[in-house]
Amino acid sequence: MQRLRPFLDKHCPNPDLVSVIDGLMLACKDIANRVQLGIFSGVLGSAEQENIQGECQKKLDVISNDLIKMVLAGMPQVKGLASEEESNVVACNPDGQYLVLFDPLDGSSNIDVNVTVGTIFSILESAPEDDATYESSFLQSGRKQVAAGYVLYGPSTLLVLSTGNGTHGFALDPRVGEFFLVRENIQIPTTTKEFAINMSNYRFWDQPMQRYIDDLLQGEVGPMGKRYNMRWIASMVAEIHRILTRGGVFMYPYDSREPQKPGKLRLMYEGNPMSMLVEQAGGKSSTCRDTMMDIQPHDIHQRVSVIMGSADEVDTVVRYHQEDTKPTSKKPKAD
Ligand code: P6P
Repeated sequence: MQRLRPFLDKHCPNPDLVSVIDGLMLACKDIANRVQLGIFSGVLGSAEQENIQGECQKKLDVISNDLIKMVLAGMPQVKGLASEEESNVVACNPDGQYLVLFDPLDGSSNIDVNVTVGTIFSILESAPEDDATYESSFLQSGRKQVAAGYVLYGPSTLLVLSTGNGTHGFALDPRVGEFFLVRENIQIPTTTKEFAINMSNYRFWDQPMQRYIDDLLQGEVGPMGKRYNMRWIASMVAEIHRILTRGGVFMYPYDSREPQKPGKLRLMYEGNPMSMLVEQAGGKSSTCRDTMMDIQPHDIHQRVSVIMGSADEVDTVVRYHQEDTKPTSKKPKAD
């Protein structure tokens, strides 16, 4: 089995980018150890504080964020970083050429109930004249990502990564502390019978989303002509890993609980990195109306409606919204 570093040396265009990914994995291995230790590492429970998102932080959220920040800030290749847990962008090394954006522990509300969580990361290039103390340097579309990935802290610790030449899977062998290639050039099946959405939000969705789900739930006797199964783990990183493994569609669409927000999930460190992995694996990713990675961001913590996974199913969801000629009063104002 091939180790991560030689695989990257062969597939990744720039040795400095390889070093950044290698450094990130150092932090993620430490996080994996702490997650595995659980109660014995003293990191479970609430940190008794809120982040910029207004979310209650878990101790492991804060610890994971600080670990990744410490490793990246020490790397000459890293010009700056942005985190779901940080209010503002953090300038690192002015001579660096990469910007790293991350959700240090996606799904962390699941930590205390022992459900899979993960670190999601996105890597952008920074022009020499760009100053990483300014958020504007980070506001690049998903198409500009030079790498994206996640590390899944589950029964196994897995890395799924793309540097623009396909999406590839690695498993951590804890006996030697190395990631080994286990799935090269992952391909998502274009069709599916499995969907993931938080059904409790049904009454808050736009009508096209309600109509799509209504039709889907009719199964083989309805317009879809097949019976679907449903999954909801409340951990995007675990849902997307399932979809990369066997197909499916993940949806967190706009809902009117907070009408001013276009969605719950964040574009820069959830939507875009996961979209790169999914598109590189032959899937699709949309906001229901726009292709995710074509969005020109205007805010580092910008939220977005998310539909991604098996290409044909994403096309179907988008079609339901395109057929929606009636302007709904619930359209979100730009946030
Ligand atoms: P809900 C986790 O908090 C997260 O950001 C995603 O990982 C997950 O898919 C979603 O929110 C779950 O949201 O509203 O079902 O708790």
